[in-house]
Amino acid sequence: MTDSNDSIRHDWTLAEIKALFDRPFNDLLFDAQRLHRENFDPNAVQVSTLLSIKTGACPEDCAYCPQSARYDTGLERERLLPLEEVREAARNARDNGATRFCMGAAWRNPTDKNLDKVIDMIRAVKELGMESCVTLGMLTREQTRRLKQAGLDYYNHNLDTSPEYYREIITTRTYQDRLDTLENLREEDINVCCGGIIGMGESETDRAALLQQLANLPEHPQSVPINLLVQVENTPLYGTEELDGIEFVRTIAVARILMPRSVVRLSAGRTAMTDELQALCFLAGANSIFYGDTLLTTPNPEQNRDQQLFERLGIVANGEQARDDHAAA
Ligand code: SAM
Ligand code: DTB
Ligand code: SF4
Repeated sequence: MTDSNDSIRHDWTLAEIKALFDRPFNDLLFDAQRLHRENFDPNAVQVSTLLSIKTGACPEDCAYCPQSARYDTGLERERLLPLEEVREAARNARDNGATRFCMGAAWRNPTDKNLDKVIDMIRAVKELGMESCVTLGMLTREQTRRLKQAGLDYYNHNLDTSPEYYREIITTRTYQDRLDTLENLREEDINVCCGGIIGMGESETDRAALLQQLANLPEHPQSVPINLLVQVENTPLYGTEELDGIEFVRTIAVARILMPRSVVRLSAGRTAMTDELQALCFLAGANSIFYGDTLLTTPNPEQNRDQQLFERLGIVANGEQARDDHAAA
């Protein structure tokens, strides 16, 4: 399927995507950067801050995750945070320059009672003039409706990897479960933040197949986080062979080409990257980051380090990103 009025495609074949991965690096980056500038201000990067509102003791078995109750990662469990603590953290994030506040909970899915509490948090974030995003696990249609009514701007729900590699990573929920939640979100017209994790020992074909799934959704996710696995001791994926940095940049470039109007987030894993590698990711079309010293439970680069990097690269945090009011399609 191709949108009638432009070149946004939803019919990418795996062979086409693999051919993009196989291109000479300079050609791939040039095309990604060209498309990037056609659709976005090339020097604007959106900045989001994360907060874990409910930490650890998760019943799911995601092999990468320090918050699964099945792996002894030494993580301190926390119940759902009180509203005032969340408001304070959001105010801090705003004062430090974030425009979106993303709240994550270590749940398989929210109960309706917990959803009530999260809705109060969303309202508090919106009162501060920030965009709100939550990631709470699987949602029913009724729950998406309630989140929409509360004014939620984005919901993060990742496909994580290719359908084929998925069974190596998670057994407690299916790929289809994830696609169903994404459909519920689309039906309520909530902006979708959906991407995956690379560096989990998957093949390049798996990375291509993950991007194919994302690009061939009925609508491209408005935001596409590309996470580099953060290896946490005692999770099953600890000790996985590190992904080559050039391959990471290629993945960002291919995401940019397949989903030219989506915001691509250089997401988890930046503490393991040099400034030069991050600069290449921005050149390849990444235009969002998580900002703040912690992601959900693991470290992220310090804020002054990111400010210095933005200054050295002439990158402007936030500001108007899209050209000609392009919306992701
Ligand atoms: N429990 C909810 C869920 O899984 O949908 C929401 C929170 S979960 C921590 C959000 C996302 O964080 C996961 O889908 C995964 O993509 C990412 N993530 C978790 N642990 C990670 C790690 N060690 N490295 C990179 N990304 C990770
Ligand atoms: C996403 O794709 N990456 C973020 C956010 N969505 C919720 C989470 C990264 C988590 C990294 C591991 C941790 O800090 O616990
Ligand atoms: Fe639980 Fe989410 Fe971690 Fe999976 S990724 S173990 S669902 S917190």
